[in-house]
Amino acid sequence: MPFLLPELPYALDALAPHMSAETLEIHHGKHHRSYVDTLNKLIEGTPEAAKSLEAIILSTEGAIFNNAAQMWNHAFFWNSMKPNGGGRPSGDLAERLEHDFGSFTKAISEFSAAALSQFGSGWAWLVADKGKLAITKTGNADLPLKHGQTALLAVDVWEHAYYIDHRNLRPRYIETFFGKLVNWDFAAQNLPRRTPY
Ligand code: MN3
Repeated sequence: MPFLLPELPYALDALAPHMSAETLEIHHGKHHRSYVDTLNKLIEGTPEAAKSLEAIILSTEGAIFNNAAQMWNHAFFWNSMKPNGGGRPSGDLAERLEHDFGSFTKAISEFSAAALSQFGSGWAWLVADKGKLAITKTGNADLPLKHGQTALLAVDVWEHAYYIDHRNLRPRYIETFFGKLVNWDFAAQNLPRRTPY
């Protein structure tokens, strides 16, 4: 059975004015859809057609990997934002950010710096890596899953993510993401259970 484009977890205009309905309409309705459609075409009649999306990501390279990973990345990114987002995490996630980065502010400044400094298209991530939280950035479709890390939160820094709302101003997009959109509840859900270490 072919992969389906996952629906957005909120209405197209739910993130406005911080992320416009037009951005979501094109980013989800055109870009994300195109990754799903292309992936389905590439795997039709191959052994990959019977695999889960994660299994495809782990076992392929090239065009199949790129489209599968971008399908995964975008579904993850929509959930990394919510209407009336922003603010600060609480509970276990807040404690672990403070423990692993020194403070919440330091974690956000490292995350923002990664998003700003990713040259060209890619992603910035909050991940859990061997029991510790860390910030990473990846180029194009690359993602933490391919590197044995657990993704907690993602920021899409491809130009198509911000060009309609912010033109070339990636710093303003990043600031808006952390100030108004970020979904810390989603990041907390992705936190691996604390293991004794
Ligand atoms: Mn994108």
